[in-house]
Amino acid sequence: PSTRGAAVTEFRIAAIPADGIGREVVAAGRAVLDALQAGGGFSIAWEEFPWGSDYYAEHGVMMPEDGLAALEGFDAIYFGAVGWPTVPDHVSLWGLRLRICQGFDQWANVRPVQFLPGIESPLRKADEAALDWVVVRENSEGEYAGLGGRNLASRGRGGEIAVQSALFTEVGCERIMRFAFDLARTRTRRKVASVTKSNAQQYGMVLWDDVFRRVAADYPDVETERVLVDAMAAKFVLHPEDLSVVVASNLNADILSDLGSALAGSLGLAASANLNPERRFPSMFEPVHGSAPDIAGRGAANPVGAIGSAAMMLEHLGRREEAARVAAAVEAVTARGVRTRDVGGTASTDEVTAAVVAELGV
Ligand code: GGG
Repeated sequence: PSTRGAAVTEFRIAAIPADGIGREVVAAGRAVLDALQAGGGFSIAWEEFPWGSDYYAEHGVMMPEDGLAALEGFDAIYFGAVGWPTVPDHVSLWGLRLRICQGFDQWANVRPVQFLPGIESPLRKADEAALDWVVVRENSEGEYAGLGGRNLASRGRGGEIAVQSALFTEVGCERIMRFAFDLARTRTRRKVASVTKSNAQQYGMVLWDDVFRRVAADYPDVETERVLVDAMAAKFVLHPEDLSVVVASNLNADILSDLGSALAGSLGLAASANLNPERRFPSMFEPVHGSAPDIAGRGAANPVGAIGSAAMMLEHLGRREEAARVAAAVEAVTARGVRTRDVGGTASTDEVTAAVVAELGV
């Protein structure tokens, strides 16, 4: 970023809408940020990259070979969603989203579970307003290490075997846990719950537990608990008021954060940040949801997760006041009942976006 005086005012942001509703919701988030920047105080120079499944159809890859180099100079990446029926899911995911996350060492994936006013939650608790927790997903290794293989020699003869290994390193575990504890210290409830399946997965996840105990000793002011992933899924439903920061491996956190956002009302609400906390590489901001081919192109996508991700990006870029304004505008809009179909409304993606822009009053 370039600076004028102390505050950074000019940002270069790479937009990668990619597939399906990713395109609609990235357009929505950009409209909100463009309205904000028109109000003064900061400016964004956008560059859009047409990568994804259409690009694959033409080039045989989801992004070019030198794609990471092209992104490296940006202050942040604003991403939509990846996945389309014409490309096998593992090819599209590894070819784009994971290539960026892992290539830029975005090892901390922060996924807040936020309960918004005016949006009905299946939890229906009297104290629903107090619910607010965040899933911290280890984003660089674990079950997403990409280690394994299939026995090609036996393919098609009914006896094929496949191996998929999870990789846990002490360095990888420790950094995500310290991140979770530091985050807990910024919250009203200073608590970290660590999630594993270390009774069954007796190597990597026992290492995870050992590191958790050691790191926890450095944070005596933070409450801790260790919970098996199956029990944590039940706890999300039965005792969500007991949650604050939940730290889990790549796969477990992915599943739990989907559950959390469904409990908050819809997957379409969930925002996220893939952070390279050292800031050696750009971080990437995206809604948690996928490309939703079933509703793509109909103007039915919920833009709230993408707009929330734009707010997280502003915060990361040091524009805290503007980030808070975006979050407040979204809350005002949902409270007024301007909602897409997934959360019981009738509004289109554009109508929700326009309402958020109007609420910003710029
Ligand atoms: N915006 C998130 C996204 O595109 N997700 C697609 C997906 O399949 N994600 C699975 C994963 O990253 O674990």
